[in-house]
Amino acid sequence: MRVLIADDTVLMRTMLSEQVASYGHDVILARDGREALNLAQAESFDIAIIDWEMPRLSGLEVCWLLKADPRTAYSYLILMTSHDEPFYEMKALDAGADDFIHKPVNRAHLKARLKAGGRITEMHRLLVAQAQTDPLTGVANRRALLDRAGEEIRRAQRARQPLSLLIADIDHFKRINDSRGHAAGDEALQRFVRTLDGALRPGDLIGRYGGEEFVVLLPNTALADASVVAERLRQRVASQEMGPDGDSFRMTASFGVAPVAPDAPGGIDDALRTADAALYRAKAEGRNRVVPSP
Ligand code: GH3
Ligand code: MG
Ligand code: MG
Ligand code: MG
Repeated sequence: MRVLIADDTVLMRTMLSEQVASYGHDVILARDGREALNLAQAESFDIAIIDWEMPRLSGLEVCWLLKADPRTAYSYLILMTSHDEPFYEMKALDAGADDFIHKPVNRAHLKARLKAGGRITEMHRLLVAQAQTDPLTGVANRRALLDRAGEEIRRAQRARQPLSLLIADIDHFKRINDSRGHAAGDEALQRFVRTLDGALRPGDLIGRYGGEEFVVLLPNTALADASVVAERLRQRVASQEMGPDGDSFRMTASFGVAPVAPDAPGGIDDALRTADAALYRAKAEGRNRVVPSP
């Protein structure tokens, strides 16, 4: 795990970081509350161990602020103090701390609390991953795709780079289900995705947009280059055996390609509509082809 440790004394920082690192975790250190907040918002971490009494911002305030920020609302926070009346524990939990540990820190206690926090963090990570992934093909689901598209648009704007997308729709996919059964259809979908994935660059993002429709986001790619990518994907798909072993068959797909305007009022939706219209033309003109938006 990545563990953020915030304390204003060198001694505590050294002691805690040595212990935490000895369990194989990565440590991020902050010297006061403000630094803890900045680091927590800038870097990803799994668990934070936060001292209560610190200059600039108290640990309690750091807890409040992190829990109020959607980006860090579910991070696991352990607040630490030498006060040992129940009142403080209550205040800590009320501020959004997930756990509480007394100073001086007992090594066995800290170890147990890191383990407990690790279980929650791991479960949260799994749930987030599941909520973003299409279970059949393992690519981003529609929601994750649209979220990522928003990020890519902002990135393209900042870097003044082009961004394009394509929609790939398998041709006559219903026939595959009808003639070979739904399980063979599922397997063909998985092979289709592997074929696309194998032909893309690491920064490109595939998402399942609908049943047998996939969207690929192509960062730093203008429309003409995106059409070249789509044509490469089309050829790969058409030349690939898609069926399970012993029952092989070919299938084709049609592609609509569109640029994503960084300042489009409708965000990604405008580009999806444009690509969908191009895809419709690809289908109407005979399928197994790439049509860029005009
Ligand atoms: P077209 O060339 O016009 O795109 O024809 P098509 O048959 O591919 O398109 P249509 O929209 O008529 O049918 C899509 C089919 O995809 C119907 C649906 O049952 C199937 N499908 C959608 N999701 C899944 C899935 O997860 N698994 C399987 N096996 N089939 C699916
Ligand atoms: Mg302190
Ligand atoms: Mg189809
Ligand atoms: Mg379709």
